[in-house]
Amino acid sequence: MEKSALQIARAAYQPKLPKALQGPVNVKEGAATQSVGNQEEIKALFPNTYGMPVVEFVPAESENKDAINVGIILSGGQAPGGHNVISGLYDGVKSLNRDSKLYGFLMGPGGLVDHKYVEFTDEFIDEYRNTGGFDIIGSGRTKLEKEAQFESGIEILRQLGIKALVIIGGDDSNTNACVLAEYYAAKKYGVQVIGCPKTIDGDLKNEQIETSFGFDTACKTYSELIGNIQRDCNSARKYWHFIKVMGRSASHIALECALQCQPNICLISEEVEAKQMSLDDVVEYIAKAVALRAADGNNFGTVLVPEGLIEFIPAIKKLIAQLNEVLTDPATGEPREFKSADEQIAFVLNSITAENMAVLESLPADVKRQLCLDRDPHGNVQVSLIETEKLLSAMVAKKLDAWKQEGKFNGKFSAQHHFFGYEGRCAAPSNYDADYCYSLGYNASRLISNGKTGYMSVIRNTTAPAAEWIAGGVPITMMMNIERRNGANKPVIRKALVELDGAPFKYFVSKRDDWARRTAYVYPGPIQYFGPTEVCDQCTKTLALEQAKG
Ligand code: FBP
Repeated sequence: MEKSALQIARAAYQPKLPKALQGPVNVKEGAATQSVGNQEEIKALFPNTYGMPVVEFVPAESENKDAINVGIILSGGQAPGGHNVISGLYDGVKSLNRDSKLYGFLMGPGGLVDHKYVEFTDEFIDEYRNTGGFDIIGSGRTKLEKEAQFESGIEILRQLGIKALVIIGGDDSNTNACVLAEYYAAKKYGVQVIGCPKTIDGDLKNEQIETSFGFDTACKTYSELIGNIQRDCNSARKYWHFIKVMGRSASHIALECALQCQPNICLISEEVEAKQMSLDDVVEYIAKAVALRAADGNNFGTVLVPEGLIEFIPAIKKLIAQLNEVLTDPATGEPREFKSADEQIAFVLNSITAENMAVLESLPADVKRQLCLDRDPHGNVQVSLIETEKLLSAMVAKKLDAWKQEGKFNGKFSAQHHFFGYEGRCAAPSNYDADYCYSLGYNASRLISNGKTGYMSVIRNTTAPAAEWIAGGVPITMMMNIERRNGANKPVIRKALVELDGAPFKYFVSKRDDWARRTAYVYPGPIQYFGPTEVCDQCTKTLALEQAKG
């Protein structure tokens, strides 16, 4: 593989580990745990993996050094640092015993089911240390949830002598990891399953998990781009830039980018829902800010739009909930099959209430089509395909035209559109993500050598220097509750949305009126890998505000 100068320099970077993982470890167990909701149902569904304690690793004199074969899977969307989780796990199992082996299943969970794998070697791993992407083994969105898949998986695991499987994924993939851990435990197959918190969306976090890996690098990458646009915007002074950012349902990415860049407007889906805003209310909110700036002679600005916004507008949320119900076959709980897109749309139109039909009809044709048709394998609306930024700017333009007729607006409004998502998912991991991911992987090796299953690898206290980070594991059942998914009640990890009483949002609210009117842009610039710590080693503003004491 040919390499850039930065890649060569980065390959030599040795990620930092918490002090507790720098030598042999002992397990310190906490009290028994409960799920975050629906305790009785979750306990009944996970009799073998429910209630286990949170564990923390502490330094020890010696530890079990038996060789162990481990498998690893990358699941779902790419997130910076995935390669470091793998190299951390590789170094972890090899540090226990040079005869340990690490296998990677190819192209996501499907690789386990279809028996497609590679064995990692020193040379192979060295090519990928501290690099972005998931290309080392590829990723996929196959849902691992059926007995036949678990049984097919155990065949190859036995063949390779694999005693533990690490699944790197978001909330859905870790939910499936938990189901698999329970299944293998119930069957006494002797295979442990460990999850690892990944997603740029930042929505896999809770009391125990400070952040999902990749959020830091992805947000810094988008913030660099947004900062560049803001500088262009403030130079030409003729456009309003509507910038949609990824994040699926949650607005964590939009909020973090706003904290970093201070745009004129940042919409937060969770607030739109809490305030029961209609699409027209959102448009009016933006149009008013445009008019205010125009009154000061500033016919330019920036608007950040979280990609899940449309799902949070209460009327549209209700519509999507019904679409999800009608598109699920009640007999199987699986998506209904249709011969063509037209047949699916016709079926939908005949099946929804008049109220939802009116909402659907009020939307532009392409959005309407997206909502009726596409779902990912986990049943999520594919919000990244809906061009909300264009929808909003067109509606704002229309409103401003009407205000012009009424003499309420006499500025200019011209829009540019951007969507940042794929640009940030495979960026070279920041120092934070490089260290965090390597530690998560290394830590997983110790969860395995200590016989744990149904746990997620967890590293905490990450706003402190890496040596002080706390390493351990949290039972995945602890994060679960029952939610309605695809027309059925399912045990799932509770997704973390932006908390409106949380410190990051409150800070944003204290500043946003000022940022809306004034040109208060900040230009964060590119991620720095080498240089002073205050430039290279800062965590996200979200995490810093969340963890700030007092
Ligand atoms: P994960 O939740 O799997 O980490 O994926 C995150 C994400 O990047 C979302 O922000 C986005 O909506 C989605 O993936 C896009 O999916 P795809 O890669 O299939 O286009």
